Amino acid sequence: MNDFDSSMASSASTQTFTVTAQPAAQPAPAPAAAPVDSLALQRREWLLDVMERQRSLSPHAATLLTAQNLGSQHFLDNFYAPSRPVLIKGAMAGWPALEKWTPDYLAETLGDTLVEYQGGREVSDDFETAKDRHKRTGPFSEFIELAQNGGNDAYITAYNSDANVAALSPLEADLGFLEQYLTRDHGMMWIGGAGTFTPLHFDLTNNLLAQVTGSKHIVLIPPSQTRRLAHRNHVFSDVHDVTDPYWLAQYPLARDILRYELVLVPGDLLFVPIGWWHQVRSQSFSTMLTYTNFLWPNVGHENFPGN
Ligand SMILES: O=C(O)CCC(=O)C(=O)O
Repeated sequence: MNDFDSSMASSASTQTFTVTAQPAAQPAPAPAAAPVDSLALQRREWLLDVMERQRSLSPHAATLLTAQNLGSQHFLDNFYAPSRPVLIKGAMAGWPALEKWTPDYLAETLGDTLVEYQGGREVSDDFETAKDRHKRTGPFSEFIELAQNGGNDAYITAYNSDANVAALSPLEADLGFLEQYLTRDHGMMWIGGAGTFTPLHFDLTNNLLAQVTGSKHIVLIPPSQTRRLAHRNHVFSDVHDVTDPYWLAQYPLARDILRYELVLVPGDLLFVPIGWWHQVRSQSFSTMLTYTNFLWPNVGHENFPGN
């Protein structure tokens, strides 16, 4: 039995459903460059607004649900397949990392092992889009000092993950497995101080965030809001930060968007479906893993237009 943190949700979970109609065919992949005229675009945006208004009729449909003991099939049926985010509590219970991963423990375990990280991020606003310019390599002992100083300057991110597989492997023994959702492949590590900030973007895969140490404030925005988010550059929004009056003054359409805000704490999982906008700010020293190795196909990135 799953517990969703919503009265509507718990009554819904006791209902039984029967299949009325199967889809006639698998959805076709989008053609590479389908011509879309501006009236067609306006109608598509109109439809998205109408659908969001309709979704808001039901608190169960319109809220971000929190779940405990969420089994594999329920996760697939209610969240993964419908592309619906969910906060999952308790699934990491018993992982030694939850107790162990303080800055001191990480420094002791990894010592002067060379790691790759993103550095000098406070110099300009384009630190995410110009990722390669910010790549640094140095001893973990130096990196952790920078991270403990706080701020957005130094951050081990998923982008550094391939380079850090061997260096961070001593930490693997502290992790458990999430076999109800994932295969056993390793996750991508994020380590940084209070104040790291990942600007507004969406991912080209479904993504599971697993918070280990510290807390992170997250803003999640449905794909239906895209036209208000100045989406010009790849998967990024020119709005950068929908909580910052500086950016909202430049992009007023982003002021009234539909959005969800939450704080991830140790032991929390957050499922972020492909295409959902999100921005992330650490509230304290933080370690987190992200996983894309779901038990089910995780597709879409192959034919993202303009890749
Ligand atoms: O934790 C972060 O700073 C960013 C995580 C994120 O946005 C992602 O994995 O897509």
